[in-house]
Amino acid sequence: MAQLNEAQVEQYRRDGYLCPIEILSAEEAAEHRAALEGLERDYDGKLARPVSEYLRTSTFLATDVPVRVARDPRILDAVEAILGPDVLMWSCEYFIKEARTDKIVTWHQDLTYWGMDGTDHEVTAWVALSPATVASGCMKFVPGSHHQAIVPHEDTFAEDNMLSRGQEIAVEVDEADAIAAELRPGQMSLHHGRLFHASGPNTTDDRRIGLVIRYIRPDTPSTREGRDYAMLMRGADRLRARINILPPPGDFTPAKLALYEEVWAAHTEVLAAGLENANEMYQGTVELEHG
Ligand SMILES: O=C(O)CCC(=O)C(=O)O
Repeated sequence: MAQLNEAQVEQYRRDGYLCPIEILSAEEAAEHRAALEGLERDYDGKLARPVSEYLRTSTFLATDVPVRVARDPRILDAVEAILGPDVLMWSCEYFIKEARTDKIVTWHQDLTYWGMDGTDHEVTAWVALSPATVASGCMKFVPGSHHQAIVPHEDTFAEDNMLSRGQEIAVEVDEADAIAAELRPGQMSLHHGRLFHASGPNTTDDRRIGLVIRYIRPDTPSTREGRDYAMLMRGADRLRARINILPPPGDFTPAKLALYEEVWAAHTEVLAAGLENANEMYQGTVELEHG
């Protein structure tokens, strides 16, 4: 049961994160992982983009597989305890670190480039589909860092960085202040969009797979008012500040892929704001290496 109690909500507000939270059973997590890896096997090389690209951004528009989890009442109950009864999904993607890879995620605050004005009305659920440990490169959080505004970030576009712009907090982050968000398959963490977080390389023989779901309230500010997209997950969206989308069912169908491209272009415009060349984004995206 993931309905959060008052103490947990209080802890989230104080520390900017909550983990571990029991969500899926080990069997459910294994089933989800098998479905994801089935998509990789069945579709790679057959679509306009590599499957890893569809999995890394706006994945819920390309396939139903992650949406089944993103709609899971156990997750939505926890999210509702943080955001309130009206919940939209802004984005949903997989963060996959292949076995024995030096891909990392540098210290950053999620809201830096999302055009949401450093809001408190967004929360990220990170659901583990394989063991997320210090050795496999689990996330690290600096407790309480979300009480700050967005700090300056630098774009590095470093090869080993999995973030869209290789962005990195430009002020000193003391690793000694950080905690490791270790998760067993099926557990999740919740984190605030201004929380300082990062993750290290995967030194294990298994892939480290996280399903990352970004939930927002309908009144979350948007620099793209009326031209941004989100999917209603619970309650109602009376404001309609974003275009409500309901992807047609199926995996990588033509209708789905058309919607994917439309929303991808809009999100990329936000994420690439200030860049001369949006194609520089996602240089660090994982390659498909598993068999
Ligand atoms: O999966 C990771 O290592 C980092 C994910 C992350 O930065 C996020 O979910 O905001």
